[in-house]
Amino acid sequence: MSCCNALRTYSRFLRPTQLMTVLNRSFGQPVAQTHPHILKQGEVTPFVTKEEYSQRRHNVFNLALKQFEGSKNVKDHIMIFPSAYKMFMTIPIPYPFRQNTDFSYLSGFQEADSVLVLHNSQKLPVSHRTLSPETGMTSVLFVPRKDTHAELWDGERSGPHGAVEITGVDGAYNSEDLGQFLQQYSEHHANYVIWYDIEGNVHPQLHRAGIEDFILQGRQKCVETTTRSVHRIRVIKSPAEVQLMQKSVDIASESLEEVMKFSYPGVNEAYLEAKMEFECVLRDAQMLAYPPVVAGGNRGNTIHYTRNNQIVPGGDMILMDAGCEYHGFTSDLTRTWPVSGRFSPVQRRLYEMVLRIQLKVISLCTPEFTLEQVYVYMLHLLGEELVSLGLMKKKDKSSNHAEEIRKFYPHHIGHYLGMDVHDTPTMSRHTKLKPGMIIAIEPGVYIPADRTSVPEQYRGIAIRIEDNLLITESQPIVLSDKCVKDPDHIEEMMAAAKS
Ligand SMILES: [Mn+2]
Repeated sequence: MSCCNALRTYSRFLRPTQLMTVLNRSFGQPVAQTHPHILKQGEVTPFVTKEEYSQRRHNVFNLALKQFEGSKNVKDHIMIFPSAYKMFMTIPIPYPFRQNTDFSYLSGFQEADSVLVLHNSQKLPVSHRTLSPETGMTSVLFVPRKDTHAELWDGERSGPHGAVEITGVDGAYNSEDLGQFLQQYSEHHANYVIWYDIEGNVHPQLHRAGIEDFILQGRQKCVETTTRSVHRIRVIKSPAEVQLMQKSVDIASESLEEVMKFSYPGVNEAYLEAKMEFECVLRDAQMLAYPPVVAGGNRGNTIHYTRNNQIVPGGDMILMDAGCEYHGFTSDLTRTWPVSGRFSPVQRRLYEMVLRIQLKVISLCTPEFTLEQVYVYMLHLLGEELVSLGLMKKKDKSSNHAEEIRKFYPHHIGHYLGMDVHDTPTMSRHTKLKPGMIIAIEPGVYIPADRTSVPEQYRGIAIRIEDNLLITESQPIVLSDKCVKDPDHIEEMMAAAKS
């Protein structure tokens, strides 16, 4: 009896939930058969097909090769991308698992303790070679072996067969075979380049179990980091990635509005964090993208305030910086609003100032400029506004004007955004913006309670308005335009929620 027939016969005696267990047995992550509410046929992860994953691997490998185009005696390249490993709060309680971003981008494989290897060897034994004819590149995964006992406790694993079926890589083996594979590689090659992020995302166990020896043998020409090549590809988003980002930003935008409507004088910051997570997960996000900043009043002046454990009295504003992760893609929004639902005149004056600056700055996010130039322009605008409000002295020779402005705005105007919140960090902010990039833009103003150089009424206020933009040939698309930011609209929305 074939496996399929056996399953059909067997399935007649099973309840649907049990049948799912049987079908699910060989996969450590959602696939179209077991999770039709998440994936369509042909997709490795939502919206991203096997072909797109294969294209990503080829793009990264070819970019790496290009850097050695002039070098005749180095033809062989091997790229090694370890996955993340499980971390524990206390044995045996794991922290929520998040896959290593570059590994995830190139394979879509979601299990810990795995390694992706890309190489163009023509010299390995045939069993280790499945060369794609067009490029000569082979992709191989090393994944946790099937293990009945471990799977009983921690859930199914895909194993090598499942890994090939899910991801479409050329071949897969058990993780413990990696050392032997690398040993064999070094025996068959004399001059080669190892691409490996030796200083960054090292998986300590897998590093010791073969990778370290492979590097130390010294038969290779050099060791190059993988991150720059991957980031240069990752920074430009494909149509599928733009779709995923729009969904992630939509979820965060709608959820943040729900949090604003839910807030009231005397609310605990922790409740707003919980409300945000609840609303995001109800909209199919997997989790929040980072510990959110939920800061009442003066606490907003602590840029990375995440204690979120204070009561917000009526009269204070709340600065909330939060985003979610939707199938590996993150949103990153900030809104500032009065907890009572009405801005005081001083709060409104400062809020409208930040909003004016934000709208001007967004219009500059085009291929003509870099993030750094947008930042410098924003400081200039903020300086002018602060002088006209009487919060700063006019520019003169007695003080460092730029330094004075930065006291009101200590962070950068923005960053690239994608699978990581601060995405592709090896990409310089001096790079011209390009169509397909997605960025977060976050102007604001910060006036700590002890800033005695400004009139008292302005002290203890922190405002930031952060949106997520898709760069195009002309004006950027504000992906987060669903999330209210006009002060009149904020007041109307909150009044309507209370009535
Ligand atoms: Mn941000």
